[in-house]
Amino acid sequence: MFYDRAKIYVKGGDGGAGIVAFRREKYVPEGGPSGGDGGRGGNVVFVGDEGLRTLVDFRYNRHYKADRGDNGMAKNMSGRSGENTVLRIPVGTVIFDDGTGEVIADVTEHGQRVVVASGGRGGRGNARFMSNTNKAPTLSENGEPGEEHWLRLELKLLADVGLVGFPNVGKSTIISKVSAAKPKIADYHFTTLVPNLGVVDVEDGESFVMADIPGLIEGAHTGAGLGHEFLRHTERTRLILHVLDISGSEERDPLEDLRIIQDELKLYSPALAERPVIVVANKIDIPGAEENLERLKGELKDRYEIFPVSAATGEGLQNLIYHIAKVLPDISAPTIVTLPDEHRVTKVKSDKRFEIRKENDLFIVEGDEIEKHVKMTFFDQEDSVYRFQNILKAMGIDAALVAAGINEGDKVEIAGVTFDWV
Ligand SMILES: Nc1nc2c(ncn2[C@@H]2O[C@H](COP(=O)(O)OP(=O)(O)OP(=O)(O)O)[C@@H](O)[C@H]2O)c(=O)[nH]1
Ligand SMILES: [Mg+2]
Repeated sequence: MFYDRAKIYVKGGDGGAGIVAFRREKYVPEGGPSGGDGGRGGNVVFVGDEGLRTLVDFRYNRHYKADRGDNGMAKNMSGRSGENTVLRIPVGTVIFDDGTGEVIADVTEHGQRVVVASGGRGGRGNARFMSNTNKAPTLSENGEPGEEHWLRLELKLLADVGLVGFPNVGKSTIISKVSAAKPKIADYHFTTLVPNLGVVDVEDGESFVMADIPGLIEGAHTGAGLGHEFLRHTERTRLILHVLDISGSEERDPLEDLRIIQDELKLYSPALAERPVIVVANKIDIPGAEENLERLKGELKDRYEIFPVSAATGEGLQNLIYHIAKVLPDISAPTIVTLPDEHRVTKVKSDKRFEIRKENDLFIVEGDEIEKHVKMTFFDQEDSVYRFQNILKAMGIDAALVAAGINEGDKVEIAGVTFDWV
């Protein structure tokens, strides 16, 4: 199987906790605070690797977490930072946030690094809370939680040239003749079920990458045939080779075929339909092909370059390859990743700092900032609880709760932790 999509969960390491400690020195009856900070959590990092061709590694393991930071130590020593988790992905992988549909990154180069989930910072130790009014703070912070996301990965192969056309027109035969690719070739439709890539060597060490994109028929944009399953692999191709069975051996009209597939490309992505196209009139060895070729040239020679070939005998292939090698350098690589509609989700994010929701007698406070404070507070430290109360006041949450009608003894929930309102 060819795995070109995956959905995975990534989480950066949590920061280590800051601690409460005091110096104990000879002759110093009350040493100052000396609790060290926690270490940073590790990041989850993707690295582009041109040696990989599929996303199969993500098929079986779907959860990736980086190391947490160590807790701080006495004598003002910080905890050790967590190790990064480094994952290799094929070049050509587009990374989406599965929740919002946003593109996080497009990995197009070998060695390109993308942090997909940052580790949390370490919590501060009590030494950092010393002030003029508090010489002996007994509070510290827990580490910040690491970022977490569900990601969708989509591989869009990086090929220079994409072969498209109806089933059985000879796409796989062509790629097998001009490169070392060994796709299955047979006289029935949908022989090829996954895209094949081949490197075509020209001369003087020059080469380009060709992809055989299978499964296109009329209605592909509505899911017919293999649907759009593989069209995403043409999105990055610079040049499209539109292969026709010019002999019309299946009782189809090559001109009609060309129009149908070009329409399918346009329906999938208008940008794709604007890519330069070369028409490859294949199977010229079959009797009757000549007539169709003349008709094709008559109607299309102003719009397309037409190359008559026979993949079976090899006739015309060399000529085609030289032509491609000549024109490719002048065609710029498509830089934008065109996103199908399903990905165009607008990110809905509240611009309020927090929101209060009432469920029966429970007041639920939601908001990234305050939820993070809850996670970083040690509620068994009196001073930390005191600091947390000040944060509630400073952020205006206290006042908002009162405005929402909260009374003594009611319960408040933030980030899964329940408090009594006093
Ligand atoms: N006579 C002749 N037959 C050819 C030529 N090119 C391909 N064929 C035959 O046409 C049939 C289909 O070829 P494939 O290369 O499998 O076609 P495809 O376009 O990859 O087909 P799908 O994978 O089903 O989309 C096979 O039987 C090939 O041997 C040619 O130039 N001349
Ligand atoms: Mg094929």
